[in-house]
Amino acid sequence: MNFNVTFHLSYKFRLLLLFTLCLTVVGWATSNYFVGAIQEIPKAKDLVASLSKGVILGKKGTVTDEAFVEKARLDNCPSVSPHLKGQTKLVFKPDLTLEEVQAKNPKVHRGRYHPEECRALQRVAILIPHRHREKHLLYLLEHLHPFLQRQQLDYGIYVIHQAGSKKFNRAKLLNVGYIEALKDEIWDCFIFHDVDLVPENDLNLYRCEDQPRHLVVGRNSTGYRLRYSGYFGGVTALSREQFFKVNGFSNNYWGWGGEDDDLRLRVELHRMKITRPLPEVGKYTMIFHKRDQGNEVNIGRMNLLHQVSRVWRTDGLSSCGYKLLSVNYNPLYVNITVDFWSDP
Ligand code: UD2
Ligand code: MN
Repeated sequence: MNFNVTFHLSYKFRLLLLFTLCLTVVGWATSNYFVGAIQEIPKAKDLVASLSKGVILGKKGTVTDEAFVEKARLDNCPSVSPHLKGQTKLVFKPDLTLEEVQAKNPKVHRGRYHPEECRALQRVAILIPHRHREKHLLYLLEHLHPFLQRQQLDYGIYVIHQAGSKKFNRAKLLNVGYIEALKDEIWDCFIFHDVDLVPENDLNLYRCEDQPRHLVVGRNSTGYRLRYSGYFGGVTALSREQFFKVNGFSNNYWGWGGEDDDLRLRVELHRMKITRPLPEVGKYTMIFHKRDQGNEVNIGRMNLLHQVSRVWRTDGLSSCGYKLLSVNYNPLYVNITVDFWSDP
């Protein structure tokens, strides 16, 4: 009997000991993981903070924000907007001004718009990397605003401008756009958009699906044909989760080329499959340009492409350091200016 009680007690005691031990190990492991992660990737910390800020704003909105309550009261927009026109002929007026484009878009404020007649199915952020392409930006804004409004989207346009004249980094600018735009809103979908590509057909829907999408099947300068299979440049659509999962773009492509293939490899490594619209729908006009100064071909791009599977975890959103110079809320777009060349 005595022996039994002792055994019973010691059995319970041992169980308790084991349980405490497990708790200690789990606690130690997770605290180490988070401390390590935050020290290594300060921008990821910012990102998480901004996401939670967005969540809090969203919660607040349900009680206090009239626009939010108004939107919530509306029915969902239909899956195909009744305002779509299909293929249209694009005209680029040489003397177009920003004031004219503003006057034509009175319902766009601080780069944002949402339909009044229904609740948009997705909140979509358009991210445009930019330097010294003011005319292209003007034409894109002129066409994109009415195009997105016809699609009944709740959208915002962000132009991410690289300061200075040193090597251009398209991919890193787009990472910055993702991180900064999430401080405004929990966007569902991100469209990564060259400044010089104007969509010709509004059946090409700027929204995200369960797989990443490549929206440029062809453009005028390539006879509207896909450049090569696996081509993922120009305009792409990834949901907030899809882009986060692949750790965004690499930050290491300075100058022209490779960064779009790198993103494709990241997507494929995560067993996602790129989808495209039909060729007659995924048509774009690329406004003619020469290679820019500061965006010379990156001769190291093939080497970088060989390393993707090894480095994607540590090179991307989680390691995107930059100095934020300004964020300006213009009527037709949010302008984010960053410096990559001085310490963040
Ligand atoms: C192709 C891809 C593009 C990208 C690039 C290689 C298409 C249609 N586009 O574009 O997505 O993969 O190759 O890096 O295939 N930019 C500026 N200022 C500069 C330089 C670049 O604003 O000084 C921006 C701008 O948004 C431009 C984009 O970067 O559209 C891509 O640069 P590009 O137009 O010179 O390269 P392109 O047309 O060969
Ligand atoms: Mn171009």
